[in-house]
Amino acid sequence: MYLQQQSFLVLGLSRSGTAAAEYLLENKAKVYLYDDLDGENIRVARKKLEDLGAKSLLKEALSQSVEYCDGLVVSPGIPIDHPLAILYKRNKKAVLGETELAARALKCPCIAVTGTNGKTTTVSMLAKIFTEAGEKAVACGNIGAPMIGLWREEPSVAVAEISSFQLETLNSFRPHVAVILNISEDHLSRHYTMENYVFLKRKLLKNLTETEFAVLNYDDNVVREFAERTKARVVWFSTRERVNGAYLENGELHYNGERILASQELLLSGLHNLQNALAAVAVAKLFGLSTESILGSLSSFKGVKHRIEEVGVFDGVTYVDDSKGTNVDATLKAVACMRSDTVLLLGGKDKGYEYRSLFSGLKTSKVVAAVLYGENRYKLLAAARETGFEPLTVCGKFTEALSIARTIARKGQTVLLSPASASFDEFTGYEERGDRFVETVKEYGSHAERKRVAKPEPVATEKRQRGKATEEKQG
Ligand code: UMA
Repeated sequence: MYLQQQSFLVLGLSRSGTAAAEYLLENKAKVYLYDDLDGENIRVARKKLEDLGAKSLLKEALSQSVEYCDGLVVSPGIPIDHPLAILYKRNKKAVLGETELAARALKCPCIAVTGTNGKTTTVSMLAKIFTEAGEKAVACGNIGAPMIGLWREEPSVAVAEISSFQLETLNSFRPHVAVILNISEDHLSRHYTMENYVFLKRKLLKNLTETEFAVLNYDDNVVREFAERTKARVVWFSTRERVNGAYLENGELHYNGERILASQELLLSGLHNLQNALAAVAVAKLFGLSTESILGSLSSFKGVKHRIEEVGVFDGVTYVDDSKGTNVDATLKAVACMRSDTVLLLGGKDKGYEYRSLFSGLKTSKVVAAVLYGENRYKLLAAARETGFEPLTVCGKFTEALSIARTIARKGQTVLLSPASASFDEFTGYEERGDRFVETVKEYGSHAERKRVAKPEPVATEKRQRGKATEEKQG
């Protein structure tokens, strides 16, 4: 693209839109700005970009922009059937995602990771492995850092988390290694059908040739079929079979006959994390990294924020933050990792699921009660009733739900936030929801501490009281 001669309308002024506009402005393109919403963050972003030379448009001027703009740049949160995207396409103008701009701009080798679940964990594992092996590796994309932000940094390798939202407008991306972790139902409220969702995931392999690699999950039937339709060299990972690539054998992770590490050496639990680690091993080996270095990095990897993260134990109840569990499969995986009876917080913004499979799965799990909240609470309730799952409590807002879960949970049990839903009915994203969970739980901790300090009592009485409190809580 010869940006100096071109004009773009950047739609959406959050992280991706701002980074895309900055890149375009620095490369001397003409940039116009618009966001369907207004708010403090958007006003700040607009002002910053206007100071750099961008021009804001009013709503009335949008349709005319198609006459003088060469393309529309959209953020991942903006669907391709947004009226402005349709208008630009009808007028044969380009509709580009921020990630497509990055795909055209970046010069360094790229490892791209997609899949329904495990993307952030795998990208974080890879970034750690490569950094500790001495590379200038940067994690980017859906993990929270727009990929176009890398164009000035020039890392030696970019490790990009790619979502189905980004894949909608991604056409010229050709990563050196493309990883597809798994595919299960997600985001159907945006992509409408499972066929379309699968099509978008497969798009990551679209431009690969014999010089690139596709690292695919052999245990996932949908992903396994992708091998038949890619020109890339396929390397597998599997927890079930001794495949060409990375696999689990006798409780140890191997790569083509070579032992890498024992599964017990990983700090993360769950079969899904073994799969993530195997995918990371396959990629690291393709780049020629040493077994010693991979072992060192993986065995000290502590996991990512908001993904099955234990955040505290108060009044004998363990609190686990899995705010990133925004679909049915992710929640079932989190639940499978619970070692004690669990009160589960479920709900938020619906993403198009029917939820029956969720409650069927919960019936044979450690979950002893669920608190349903948020915009989709009645849809969840209907599915729970259909499958006969109980007990249930239904309430409105997130903080209320957490407070109810705290009341229900007995000593020795766990309160798990793994909502199987998006957060946008109440929060700006899963990060904000997870942060609220952690803050509230910490407040419970400091209340408990204040109560303890404020009421010093003779040891014998205190012991009796504590016994009584426990009986009351458990009764
Ligand atoms: N907007 C409009 N019109 C619309 C919709 C949105 O103008 O119809 C505006 C909003 O007012 C807002 C902007 O567009 O100002 C929102 O853009 P965005 O939601 O894409 O926000 P970003 O901050 O740019 O975040 C995006 C990703 N967000 C989504 O995909 C929803 C982030 O992934 C990603 O980390 C970031 O780019 C950097 O690449 C988040 C996410 O929830 C974590 N991803 C989904 C998921 O993981 O399930 C796919």
